[in-house]
Amino acid sequence: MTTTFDTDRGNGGETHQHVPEKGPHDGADHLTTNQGIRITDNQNSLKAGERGPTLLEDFVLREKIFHFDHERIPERIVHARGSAAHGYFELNDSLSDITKADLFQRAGERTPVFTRFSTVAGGAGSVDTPRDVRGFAVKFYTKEGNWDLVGNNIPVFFIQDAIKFPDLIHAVKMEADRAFPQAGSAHDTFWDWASLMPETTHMLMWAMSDRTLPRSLRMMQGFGIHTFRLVNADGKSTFVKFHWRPKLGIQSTLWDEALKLQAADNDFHRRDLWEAISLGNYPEWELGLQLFDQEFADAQPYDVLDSTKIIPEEVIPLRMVGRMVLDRNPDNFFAETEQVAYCPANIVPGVDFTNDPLLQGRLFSYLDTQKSRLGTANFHQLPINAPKCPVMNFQRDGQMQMSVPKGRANYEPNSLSSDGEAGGPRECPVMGFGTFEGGTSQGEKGDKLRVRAELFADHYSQARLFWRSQQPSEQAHIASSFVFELSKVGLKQVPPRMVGNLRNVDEELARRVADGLAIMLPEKNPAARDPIDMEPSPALSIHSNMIDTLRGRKVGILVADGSDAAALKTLQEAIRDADGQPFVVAPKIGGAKLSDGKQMKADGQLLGSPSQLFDAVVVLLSEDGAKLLIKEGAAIQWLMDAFGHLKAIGYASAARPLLNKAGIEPDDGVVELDKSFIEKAKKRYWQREPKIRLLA
Ligand code: HDE
Repeated sequence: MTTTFDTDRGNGGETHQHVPEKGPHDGADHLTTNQGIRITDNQNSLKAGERGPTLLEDFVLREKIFHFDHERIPERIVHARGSAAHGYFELNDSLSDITKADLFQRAGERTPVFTRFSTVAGGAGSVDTPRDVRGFAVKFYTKEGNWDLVGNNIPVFFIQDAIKFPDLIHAVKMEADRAFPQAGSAHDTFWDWASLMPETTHMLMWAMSDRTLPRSLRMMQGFGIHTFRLVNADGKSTFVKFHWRPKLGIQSTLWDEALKLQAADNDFHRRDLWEAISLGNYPEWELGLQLFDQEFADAQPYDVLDSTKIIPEEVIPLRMVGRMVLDRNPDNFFAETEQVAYCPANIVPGVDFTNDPLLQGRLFSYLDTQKSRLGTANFHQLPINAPKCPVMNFQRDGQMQMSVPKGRANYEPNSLSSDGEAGGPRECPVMGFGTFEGGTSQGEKGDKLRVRAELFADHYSQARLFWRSQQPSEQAHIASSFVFELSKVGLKQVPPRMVGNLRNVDEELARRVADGLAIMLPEKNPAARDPIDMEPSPALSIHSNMIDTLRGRKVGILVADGSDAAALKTLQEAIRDADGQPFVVAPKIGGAKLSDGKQMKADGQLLGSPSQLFDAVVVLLSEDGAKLLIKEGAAIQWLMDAFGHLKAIGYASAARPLLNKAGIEPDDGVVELDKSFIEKAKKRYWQREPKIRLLA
């Protein structure tokens, strides 16, 4: 007899074979084993008697557990935690004059992409919002094969030469003996190493800025970092730096907000990306190119092959050539986001490398690590990695070979076709990839030397450029981040050494950090090359380039019983009209009984929806609602945090007592609810910060 499983019945009575009689599975396909055998019972293992031992013979159980036991693969050694989406790149300006790459030929044409964003230091299960660089990797499935632009959200890197990468990563990841801290640089080994490596200084300035605290993956820039080459049909090479610019503008969180976000939602960025795409708010970036020639390169006070340097946008403006839109979430996280294998060496005709020693090292590392991560040299056959153009060669066999090559031809040259057999593919001298032959025009033709070019020795000019290009509000964040990070360092020799390096960047910065740590201002560390003053670059500031918009942002609205139903409706509509997303928070998830007597379901419960999840907030309470919530710590904290995170706060007049209890002082961003709130909600209120926070 067939019954449904019922735990209350314990062990007596009937045999517990479980086949759901009615339910969500009706009409679905049959469950089978991996051998295709239909499964009759997916609830009970095969036993010798009702209470007897499980039988080895149970191949259904064995296969299921066996497969489960092997579900994990090694996580990425860096960039382990990531989120990705499918989409397309659309060219809007033909680049046929400077590159023969097929994807850059015809304006209007789309190329499919798969883009993965990641944190660097944390493990796959770590949180989304630590202070960390973000990976920004794009796989273009072009008609001429896959091109991977594997970049970050910061345009420079910590080191100049790939040989230092293992040291950097060992130093920044959790410490070797104790396995903490996870996903953060605020610890001894990172700062010990970084303070001994002056070439990290420029990147440290970026890492200590708000760039490493993105509000959303949709609101950060991406950079290819290295100088690459574009090569046209005549064989002419143009240097290029690749930039992704978010349509929503760059937006970051505050440090305190990032810490609290970590507690509120471990998956803050992953969820945000997923939800935006599910709702049809497709994230979008413009692709911009900085194009220049050898003459320009030779005239700069830095080396364009040095990945710790930028070319200021004011010097070489971006040529905007297309856009990337991410419009489809992955169907399966493991099969796609986890198994995708990006590699800077995946390149198409018309794009080429330079001699940047960091890039050159990367060309080896990715394929190598992917073999150990994905377990076989055939990982390129996985659907997410497979090119969308024909792949034809004589590479054969290997573990997990998925294709079934036909015929005898597995070598080349061969003359099998003269015997009427298929001889297989041949070289393609005209259309194939040809390495740019002028690549040694920068003096690299010399002896074999373990050295760096002279200009690489300038470690401070661009760090100073970055500092001098920031708004005072941003400088305060940078100085405070240095103080926070160095305050976590127990090795007493490290903070003075780091501050000694910072004196080469800016005396004022060094003094503020030393003050924040309450240490004596140390001697300036000798610089290998004296820094020069470069013209400040306004493009490097986030605060002065923020877009005032609600597009892609969320407004939290706190309601309780008695809240004004009509005002809520008007507010929600106004937020949606401005392309924002209203999110109603109530003490109970079942909602609140509004002034019209109707029960309205909330989007989130107060305790689970702290205000750091929103870009602006509104307290829409009746007198009774305010009286109730004045006794609720979570409501008071909700407002205190919104104020502390410099957000706009709109309120119904009856909610004023709650604002008073939370210590909210009136300012430009705190407004009684009317139409002006929508405009207010589009900004952050930096001028509030010095009143509420002691920054370095
Ligand atoms: Fe990577 N990097 N990297 N990296 N990198 C990896 O490859 C490496 C560097 C970047 O979403 C690994 O498949 C070396 C710069 C991203 O799957 C590994 C050096 C930039 C991702 C590796 C660098 C990056 C990686 C680990 C110094 C910005 C994640 C897993 C020469 C331009 C891609 C993997 C994804 C991943 C090596 C420096 C970006 C170990 C040796 C500079 C976005 O191969």
